[in-house]
Amino acid sequence: MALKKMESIWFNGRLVPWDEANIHVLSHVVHYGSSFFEGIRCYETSQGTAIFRLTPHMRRLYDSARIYRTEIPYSLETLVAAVKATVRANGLRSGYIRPVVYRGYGEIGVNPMPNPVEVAIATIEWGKYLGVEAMEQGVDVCVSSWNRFAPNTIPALAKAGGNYLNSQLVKLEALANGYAEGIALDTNGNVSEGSGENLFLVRDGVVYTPPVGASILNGITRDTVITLLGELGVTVREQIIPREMLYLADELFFTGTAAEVTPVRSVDRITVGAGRRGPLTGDVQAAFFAVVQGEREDRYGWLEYVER
Ligand code: PPE
Repeated sequence: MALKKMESIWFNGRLVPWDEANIHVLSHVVHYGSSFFEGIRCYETSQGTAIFRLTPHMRRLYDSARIYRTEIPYSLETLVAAVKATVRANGLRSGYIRPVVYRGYGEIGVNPMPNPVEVAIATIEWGKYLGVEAMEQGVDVCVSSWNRFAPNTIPALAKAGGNYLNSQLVKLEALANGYAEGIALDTNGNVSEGSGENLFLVRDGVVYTPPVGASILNGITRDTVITLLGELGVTVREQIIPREMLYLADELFFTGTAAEVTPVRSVDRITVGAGRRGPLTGDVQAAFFAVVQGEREDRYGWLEYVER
């Protein structure tokens, strides 16, 4: 998404002007990918701006850092408040929030420990991840020739900057071949996820999605959609999905903070269902947007309001 400058960025404990949130080129993160980040959306509701599942997102940021023995020098409560302060300072009504923790400037060399752990929180205007049309028409995707990283190589449950080299390969290949997105298999050859989205498949009214052991990011939108499908009375199976099930699906859709709920209309040029958003995908999308926009009861405390 093209960046439009906003007023402030929260940078190591205080709000600074957008153009002053800079780092040195010899920062550890630039050379070794040592960052952890989140992507969070906020939506305008009748009760003001609500940040969708802010606390679970921030908790995952601490989880990501912990896997890499990285201590964030602020409490969870401090960073939750800092996110709200940033949204407020930028007058953001709806948009995208990007908190990032990284190893800064200190020494060169793989060991991250000698370098400071720094934190920034920016807000970004971000429209529809795969295009406005995609939300109704669906997107054309391919199965990538690149796999997700194997277990015991790079931990998929950490949302670390370095992981996104793999995502970039998946995305670049997909775009080069005329697809909107790529689906990566895990190293066993089973379905994992998109470059920046989790994946759901519908067949005969049952919904399937790969388990956390299939090298996926444990998506918060994924969790949200599993809950919403439960409310719709639909069975969801978190299970290993062989590649060919993609070609037999009645419906397929991606989930993610940026992608929200995006239908997939073909895989490897094989049409999915009727070649447009399927009925269950439509229901899930409607339920999702009703929840995030505060148009229905917030049963689970998912909306964290920004007081102005
Ligand atoms: N898998 C991957 C690899 C991923 O990057 C995301 C989010 C998800 C699944 C969905 O997770 P969640 O947002 O918790 O439902 N990707 C973020 C970054 C996208 C980007 O292009 O940057 C996002 O959606 O914010």
